[in-house]
Amino acid sequence: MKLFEELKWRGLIKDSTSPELEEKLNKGGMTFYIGTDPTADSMHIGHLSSFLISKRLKDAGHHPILLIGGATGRIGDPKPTEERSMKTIEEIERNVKGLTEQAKKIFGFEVVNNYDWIKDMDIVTFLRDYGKYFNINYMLDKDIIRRRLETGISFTEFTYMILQAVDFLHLFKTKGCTLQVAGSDQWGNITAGVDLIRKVTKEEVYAFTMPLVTDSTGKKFGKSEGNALWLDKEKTSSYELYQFFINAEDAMIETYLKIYTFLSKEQIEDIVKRHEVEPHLRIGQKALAEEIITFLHGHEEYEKAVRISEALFSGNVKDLTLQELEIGFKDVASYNLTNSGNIIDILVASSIASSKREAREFVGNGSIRINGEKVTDVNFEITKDVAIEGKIVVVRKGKKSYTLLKFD
Ligand code: 545
Repeated sequence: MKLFEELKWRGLIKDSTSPELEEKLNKGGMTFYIGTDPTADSMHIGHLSSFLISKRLKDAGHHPILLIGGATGRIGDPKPTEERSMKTIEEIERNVKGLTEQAKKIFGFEVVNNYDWIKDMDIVTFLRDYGKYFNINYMLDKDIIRRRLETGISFTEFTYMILQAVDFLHLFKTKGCTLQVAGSDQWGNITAGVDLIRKVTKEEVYAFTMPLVTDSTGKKFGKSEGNALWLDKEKTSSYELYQFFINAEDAMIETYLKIYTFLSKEQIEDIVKRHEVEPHLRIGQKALAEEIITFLHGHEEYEKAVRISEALFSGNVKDLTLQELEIGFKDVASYNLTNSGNIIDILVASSIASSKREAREFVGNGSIRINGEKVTDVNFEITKDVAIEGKIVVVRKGKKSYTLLKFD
């Protein structure tokens, strides 16, 4: 399958600038770029779908450049709803550093920072050499600007598209960059660059955007309970990524396998077919989780995520190392134990039971498991020998309530 056909098959092309793009993409050899503003010090799943396209294009013989918006991040890409609050320079620079390191680590591509060429531009040059090409009606006609006229948009955010256009012109002139890719929300900013390049150099450059990734209800995909899923495993563990992708909807599995993995058409069709026969085995979800976690953090991390997930599901928490327990029980209440003690006293002290009577009742009726094993003896002593690696005791009350007891 040729590149353009594959991108179409994977549902990765929403808008594109011209029909010639198909033949140019199939031929290879284009220098292209995709950018992100430094809104955080790590990328998240929201970046991943569009940034993976840079690897698809590179694998097909094109030359990728990743751009971090040190300058545009100081200005703020207008959001559809309201004005952004300005980030401090320190925060922006911290984010630029984090994103640059991460982009190099995950993708290994050339990374540029638009602050490097925009920081020295004075206002007169900006207005004479670039502003002159932007008719106000042209700018007001961009969806993102029109939607903000009601609630109001600052001159700063209003001029944002000119900076992104200047970037494309700069990369065209200095790197022969003739293609920009992005998610669909960037169409207005990207075409501003295509038009500026045509006006300044009379040359045609290209762009295409990918559709927003949603779930079957149309809700944006990539957040778990409103929280971003970071590509930095110190912020979002592989186990948390695994939990998110393993719960992807059956109806969306094929779509997500196309967007988020480098599995071939045949491999995806085979997985989907096997998944549909026995959906409860979650073959599709497991393949999605394995491909993404392995791409981001290596197969070791995927296997660790599966180990934690299986131990928590089966209750055999003794199989886990301390680090795996910390990851698996990240959001679970914990209670520090200074020394050993009787189970009833500890259940009350750690608030697992509200009274000694209730603690005796829980232990008596078998609803307390210590490290996965039921304990019904009210005289049971919780000592360091009971703790996993002498440090952690996992207490499960009933079906799903966990508390970690940690020896100092
Ligand atoms: C700046 C200067 C350029 C070229 C691009 C930019 C950044 C662009 C922008 N992009 C988005 C972004 O989001 C931060 C959070 C990531 C989800 O704002 N003006 O920085 C997103 N982009 C990736 C995709 C996007 C887009 O980084 O294009 O559609 C999200 O998938 O929203 O010269």
